[in-house]
Amino acid sequence: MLTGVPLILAVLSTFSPASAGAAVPFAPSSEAASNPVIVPTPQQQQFSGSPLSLTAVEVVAGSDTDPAAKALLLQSLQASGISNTVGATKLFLGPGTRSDIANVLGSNATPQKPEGYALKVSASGIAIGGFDAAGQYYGVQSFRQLLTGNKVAQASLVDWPAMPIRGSIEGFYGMPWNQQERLDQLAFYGDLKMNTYIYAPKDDPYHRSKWRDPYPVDKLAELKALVDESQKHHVRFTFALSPGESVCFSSQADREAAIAKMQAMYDVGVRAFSIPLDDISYTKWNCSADQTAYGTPGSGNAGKAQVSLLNYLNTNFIKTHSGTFPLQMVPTEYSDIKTSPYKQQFKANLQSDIVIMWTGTDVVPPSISNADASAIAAVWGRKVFLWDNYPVNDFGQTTGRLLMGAYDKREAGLSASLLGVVSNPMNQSSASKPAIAGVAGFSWNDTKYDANSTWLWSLNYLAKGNAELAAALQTFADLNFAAPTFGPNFWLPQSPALGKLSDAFKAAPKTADLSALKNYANSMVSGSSLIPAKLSDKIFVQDAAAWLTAEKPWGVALQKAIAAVEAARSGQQDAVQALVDASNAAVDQARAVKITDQKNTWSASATPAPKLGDGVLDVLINLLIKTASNGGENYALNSPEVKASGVEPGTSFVAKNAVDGVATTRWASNYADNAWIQVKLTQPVLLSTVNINWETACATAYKLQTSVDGVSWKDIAVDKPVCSGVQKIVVNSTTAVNYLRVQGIKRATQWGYSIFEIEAYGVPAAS
Ligand code: LTM
Repeated sequence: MLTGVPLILAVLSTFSPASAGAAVPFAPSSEAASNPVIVPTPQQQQFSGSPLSLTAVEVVAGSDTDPAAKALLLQSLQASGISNTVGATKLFLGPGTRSDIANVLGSNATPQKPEGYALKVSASGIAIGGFDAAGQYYGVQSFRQLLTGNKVAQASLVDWPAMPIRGSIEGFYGMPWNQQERLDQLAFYGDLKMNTYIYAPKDDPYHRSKWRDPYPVDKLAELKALVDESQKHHVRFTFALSPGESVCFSSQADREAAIAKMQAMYDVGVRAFSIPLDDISYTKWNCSADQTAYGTPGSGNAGKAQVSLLNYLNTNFIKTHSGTFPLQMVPTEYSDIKTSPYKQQFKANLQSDIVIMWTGTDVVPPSISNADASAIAAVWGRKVFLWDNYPVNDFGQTTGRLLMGAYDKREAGLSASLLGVVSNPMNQSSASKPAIAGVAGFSWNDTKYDANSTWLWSLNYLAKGNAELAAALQTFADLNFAAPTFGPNFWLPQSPALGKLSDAFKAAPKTADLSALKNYANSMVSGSSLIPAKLSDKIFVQDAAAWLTAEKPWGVALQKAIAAVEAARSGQQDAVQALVDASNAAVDQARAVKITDQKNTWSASATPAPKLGDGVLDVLINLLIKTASNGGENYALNSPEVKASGVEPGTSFVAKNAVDGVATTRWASNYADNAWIQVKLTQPVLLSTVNINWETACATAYKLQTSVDGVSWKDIAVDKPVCSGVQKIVVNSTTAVNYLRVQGIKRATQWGYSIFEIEAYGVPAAS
């Protein structure tokens, strides 16, 4: 039964973290469009008219209808309160070539592309036509996204994937996912039209260290259950065998051992295989026979040996087994675009249908461009398949982090030179969903992919459409946005929404409107309870437990620091100290939280603290507290001109670190007793106090100097120099000061002087 009813469908806001600052953080836009958001973005989509209210349909399927697509459709209809009743409005599902389906689709015919589909919902008919079985299934997935309760948006979609391989590779070190987590992921991949899950957990011994040994019966049964579940979601379970640590490439026995292992997997239904040879050494052989067969170990001969094994497995297993997909492999040189003797061997001799993976211009690249991908395709002599090391958190720089930022900085157009993308996720499976959703969106339609709206969609997906939960998740994910590289830098910034609010405060500490910051802090406090209590994805709740526990005291610390500024602004100086103390106590409480189920085996600590908004939240709380305590603005912060006698040789501890507002960065001087640092204030000030935060390399004697012109100086003696802590120096100048200088007299150590931060407080003076 089908009737046209007017309805504004709830849709995702296009609100971006960068535009935070509204009264309610992440509030949906008031100009919400009326069309549902389909993720991944379809290649072609048109909406028309009002949604249809359905109480019943008659699903018209046939023997040519994909069983998984039909099962999903029936289940979705039932969940939406729509019955499958003979005689009701027909909903056709099957191949796009079927005449009843083609009739309804009309001019928006099913595309002649693998995994493609066309879908039409209109008052005159509903049909889903697939180019193939996967296409039908993906058509049903899009139909589900048109549904809100029993209302379905009228739409016409013609859609296909830009890249043939899309999904994830469980390829990280540390605690592998468990069975429940993997089953949950497979359903998620189906929802996002991803067709690949590569099973390659580094810490499964039967995958890597004990690759020759057969799986114990119970483990094999678990893998079979995953293979069976994959088929229900049109996901290709890809079994990866990683023999490189111990294989003798030329050994017939080892080749047969690899085939036996692949055969056992084939027997439980696996049809896709990968041979990762990453993170092994090629400066040694594992057997002397390889020296004889391939010569001295090294780049070129390693290439020869690997190619020989891969070609053998391709010829003697993949090509002799029906229904298999092209063999995939991960080279030992996977993270650059330079040619080499190793890669030349592959280019010249690897069978052309073997798929090579690549991680970009680095193991964790800050971006991936079309030029990079074209260059690597030329080097290997074929299009490559991207193993994207995001949001994986198994390396040292990710210690204490969940990586929940938007999948970004992959250039539109990469589908022209990549075969596909798989995400290497975190040990925490559900917390990886926002990033994986981004990979799904990008690999399906890279040219129309929007990182931010897909990120928001993914959080709403996790929240199952509950707006309050989605908002709490957005705050939480903003606090966990940073993505480290293997070096010191982030390739995704930490907490962009909070950063924006913090910048607004820094720009006008005395007058900035604090309401958006308060909302953010409140959202932290309420979200830390709401998410565990209400989120149905309990795997996420478990994944994020330590971070959620820490979110509350961090939120309280922010609330109290804001309140302290408000108290200072309204002249309630008595209340300030109590609020500052409460904020500091909450920070201590937050910092005491530990991750007790640490899964990152490369972390230096067994129980690291969960990092939340680090470098943004902590800095902001400090700034709020200082502003409140000093009754005003720090006029040295981000000084326009900082000079020093020198910098510690061989370091980058430059002078401006002492005025960057970050308590962990520092200036370290040249090794001289008379070393100095000079700071121009952001405006002329009647100085009341100066705070100097010293590191252990301090002074046993020094003086503070002030100046109007930076040429002639007035000395302020410092009686008892402080080490490892903040020295508060009362200045109470009666005339305007433009410059400050810390002039060393005698060093406490053989090093130079080391200062974390210099702060200047007072009231503005006329220049
Ligand atoms: O990236 C590849 C090809 N191999 C390993 C991964 O197993 C690991 O998860 C990532 C991130 O640490 N780095 C690697 O080198």
